[in-house]
Amino acid sequence: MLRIRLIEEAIAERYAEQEMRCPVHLSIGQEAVAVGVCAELRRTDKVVSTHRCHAHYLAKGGDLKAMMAEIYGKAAGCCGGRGGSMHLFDDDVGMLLSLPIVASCMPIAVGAALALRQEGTDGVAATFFGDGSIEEGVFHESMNFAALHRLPVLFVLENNLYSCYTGLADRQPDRPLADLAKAHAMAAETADGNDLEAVRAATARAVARGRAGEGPTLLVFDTYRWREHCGPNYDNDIGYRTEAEFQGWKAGCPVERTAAALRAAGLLDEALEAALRRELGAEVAEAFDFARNAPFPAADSVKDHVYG
Ligand SMILES: Cc1ncc(C[n+]2csc(CCOP(=O)(O)OP(=O)(O)O)c2C)c(N)n1
Ligand SMILES: [Mg+2]
Repeated sequence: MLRIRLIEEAIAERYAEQEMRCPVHLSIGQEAVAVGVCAELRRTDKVVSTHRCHAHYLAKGGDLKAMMAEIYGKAAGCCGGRGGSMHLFDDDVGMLLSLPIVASCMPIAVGAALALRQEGTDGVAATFFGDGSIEEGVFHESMNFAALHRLPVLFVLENNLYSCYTGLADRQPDRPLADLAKAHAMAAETADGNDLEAVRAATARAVARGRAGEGPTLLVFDTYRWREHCGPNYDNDIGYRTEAEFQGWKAGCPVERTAAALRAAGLLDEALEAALRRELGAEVAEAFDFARNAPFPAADSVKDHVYG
């Protein structure tokens, strides 16, 4: 979680240099969902993600240099520099793909789960998506199909309360989001998405259900995005949410909460934390240097992968 936080803070810090020319949707404040879910998955399990995918990609074990090179538009990026921040994938670790069309990750995860089943494995497919996905028809189509065929899918709803600048109360009737699973006769759990152990425990139960052939689960994790919807800045001044609300969530920082729990258990002290920050800081600096110094795609490759 700290590694993801430091990488995204470095992206935010350097974004104004205008060398990263793709939009970035940061997960700062939401790290416990990505890490808690992926900690319960095997390398061979599949993950499909959204526009806000850095944390999911990294938590699943995606290569950091390939991610940074992609964000810098370089040939060494995971999509050869053509996709940018919202198109991260790493086949080696089951990070199947991420894509920014809201909710479109869901049917792809359902297909991945069907393939895992047909291949005779007990693998599971997890798809992360935001609360904005609830307003897309394919949200229900995906859950219906997965429930009907008892597919091993984890539908991981990262409820950060907003779809861009519109709060849940202006978009949805007032009811627990987990109730949406009832319509599809599907299991569901809700947990504090900033509590790493709560995320892990709920995910572990969903994974066990999936591996045992008991079907999909909707996991609702409540969390909060600290920065603006898209970009490196804070936007509490533009009026769609209050500074007080932001400060309340910031006080429950998932990285700090996890560190506090580790300290209380005697597993983390100042020296270890400092060493960890040094080590991670060096890794992050190296990845940025790699990406900045890497070559752009060759000009004569401009028509590659273009169909029409
Ligand atoms: C089908 C579709 N409609 C609209 C958009 C524009 N859009 C991009 S992100 C976003 C908000 C998504 O909110 P949410 O799903 O809650 O994810 P969050 O950004 O909060 O992580 C919207 C509407 C889109 N990418 N795809
Ligand atoms: Mg949201």
